[in-house]
Amino acid sequence: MQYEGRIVKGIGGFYYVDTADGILECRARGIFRKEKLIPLVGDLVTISVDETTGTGAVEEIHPRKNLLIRPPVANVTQMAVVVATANPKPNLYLLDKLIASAEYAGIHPLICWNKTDLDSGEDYGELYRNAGFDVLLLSAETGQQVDLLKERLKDQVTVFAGNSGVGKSSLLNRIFGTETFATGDVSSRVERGKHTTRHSELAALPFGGYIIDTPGFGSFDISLLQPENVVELFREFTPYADGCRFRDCSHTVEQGCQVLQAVEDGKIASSRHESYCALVQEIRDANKRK
Ligand SMILES: Nc1nc2c(ncn2[C@@H]2O[C@H](COP(=O)(O)OP(=O)(O)O)[C@@H](O)[C@H]2O)c(=O)[nH]1
Ligand SMILES: [Mg+2]
Ligand SMILES: [Zn+2]
Repeated sequence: MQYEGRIVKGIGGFYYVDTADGILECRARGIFRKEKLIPLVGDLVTISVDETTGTGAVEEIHPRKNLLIRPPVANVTQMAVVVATANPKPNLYLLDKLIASAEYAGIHPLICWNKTDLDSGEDYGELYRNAGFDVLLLSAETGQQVDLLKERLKDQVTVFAGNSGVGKSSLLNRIFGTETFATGDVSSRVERGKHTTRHSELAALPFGGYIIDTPGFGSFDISLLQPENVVELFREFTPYADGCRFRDCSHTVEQGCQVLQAVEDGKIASSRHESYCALVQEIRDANKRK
């Protein structure tokens, strides 16, 4: 009997595949090891199940749309970048780096401002909407815009990224209507971190789609980038970078640069440009150490 499904968990040589008949346990066939192809969480697969023994086997891995390295997950469609309007104070560089890593991977970034009960976050909302992003102003505490978040998650495979303490687990508990995801202050989390393994797992949403519950999803490996690639990862810079009359302009300090002009004219937010410059510098520094 053959099934189509999606790998939602991989542990100890077994894969758990979500199919129309529920989650089935499978072993990967040796052939994948020869091809150096390792089934990953998120993979869409064809499996066969032996009627008599009830054992499943992954027969085929369908071509991947994309692949995240940390955590290793295939076919992610969306990154919910979660940031708190207050407590902790927003780290715009981390936020912009996470957005850039989503752009790099070809994953739709969804900007989730949380804790709007502490600070409305209207200004941040406007800043990121003007930059061309889909922005939600959420509160896991009051439930504000959680209905909109559910709409955005429906039928997508979403990874939640963001600093610890911003409320990712609290939002997920709101979405699932349970207390499945452990929340709390930093000290208890550190304690827990020691005992939990860090394998990725997809959790099926009751209304369709999956979320990836991996603690501490980080931004991308900057060694993959060169300074001149960074501008493509800041979507609202594109028209100005394309119009910049300097060849090989780094759009950081050059007199007469169109990107810098757009920052001066208020068309590009200065905080976004600061993040851009910081990321370019981080890559240059990393290159020097090579
Ligand atoms: N005031 C307020 N506190 C929140 C909100 N969301 C989460 N918190 C609190 O922030 C802390 C960290 O939340 P948690 O969900 O564990 O964050 P995570 O590390 O991103 O998963 C907890 O004490 C939560 O109760 C919110 O919308 N408003
Ligand atoms: Mg958490
Ligand atoms: Zn320029």
